[in-house]
Amino acid sequence: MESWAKRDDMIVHETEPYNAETPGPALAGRTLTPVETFYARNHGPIPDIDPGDWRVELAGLLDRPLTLSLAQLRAGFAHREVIATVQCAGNRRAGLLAVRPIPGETPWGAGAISTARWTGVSLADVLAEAGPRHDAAHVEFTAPDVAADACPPEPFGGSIPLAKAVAGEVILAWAMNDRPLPPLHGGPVRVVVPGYIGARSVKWVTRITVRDRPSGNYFQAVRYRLAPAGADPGEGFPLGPVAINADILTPVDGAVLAAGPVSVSGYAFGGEHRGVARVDVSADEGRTWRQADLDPTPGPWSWRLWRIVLDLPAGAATVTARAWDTAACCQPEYAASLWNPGGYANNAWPRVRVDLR
Ligand SMILES: Nc1nc2c(c(=O)[nH]1)N[C@H]1C(S)=C(S)[C@@H](COP(=O)(O)O)O[C@H]1N2
Ligand SMILES: [Mo]
Repeated sequence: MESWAKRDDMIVHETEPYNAETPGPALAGRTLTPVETFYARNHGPIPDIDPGDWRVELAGLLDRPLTLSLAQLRAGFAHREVIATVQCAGNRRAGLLAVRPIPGETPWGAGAISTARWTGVSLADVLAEAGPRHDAAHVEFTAPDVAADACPPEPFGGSIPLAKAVAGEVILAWAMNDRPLPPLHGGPVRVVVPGYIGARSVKWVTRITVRDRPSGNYFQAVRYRLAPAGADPGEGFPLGPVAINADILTPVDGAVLAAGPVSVSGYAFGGEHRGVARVDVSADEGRTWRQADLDPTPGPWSWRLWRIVLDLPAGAATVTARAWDTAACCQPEYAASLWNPGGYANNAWPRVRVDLR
């Protein structure tokens, strides 16, 4: 069984294809997630592409369609680095599953999220070379991995609006934390769409198609959509930008601790164009709150880690948290109000139960 050089305490939900999340304590305290700790989400088998053979084709509504090798990508465009958090739309789905079943979807806890420094070129620069036509409105990414869970099986893909694609922060990345991008995470080259759900950061991208409408790929047109309860997931709207979210990484749910000062830590992620403004923590189900200390931000596309020491008396306690973004949006209190048939976008207050002795 392939372990993909990950830590041996990864929570592996599936081995074929490899789907694993990072345990909370392993994510805690480090703004950049080491590669061996970074969660992995795959819909199909991991392709084995020789960097020398890799090509990306730019096609569709373009004045100058082009095909680029990795060497041409490296030599032809300014190199860009962005520290970006990647969060699966299904991160924290377990909280929605506790409300009502969601058949066939991975029961992710708090760890389908990680942050890395990505190096590559800006998609904006590559698109400028290709010249999008006046009727261009969306940019589709396609990969060679055929997802068996697509219906019918189909290579993975998705799209983002042209305005996002040319905004500068979207990267065609060949390195992750200053190391060549490993095959598991999309090497030789993947797209990184900061602030959008992980599914739009297409790995092993081999085709970029400029279109007048969103991608018809199964993972854009049917999955990764937010549908009302009772509807088919495909009836929802396509997910893109992510909303303010936070979770508690330490202590873990069910921990038995010494009464007295207890250190609580976690992440908060503001998503598209919105920073994390504040994180509050409560030990009395939200009747009273204390403000957590936020780590400095390494840039606009990164999560912010936070920590606080609470003084907790002996007995059972529930610790909860809520993050605010710069538009004063705050996380909703209960997952029940967010339940949706695909189990996406759970950003309800996280809660951990601890037992103080
Ligand atoms: N080609 C391809 N790209 C993909 C996927 C995939 O299955 N195939 N999974 C997507 C999803 S759903 C997520 S959340 C992220 C996960 O990126 P990671 O495995 O590097 O953590 O990759 C996205 N890109
Ligand atoms: Mo995802």
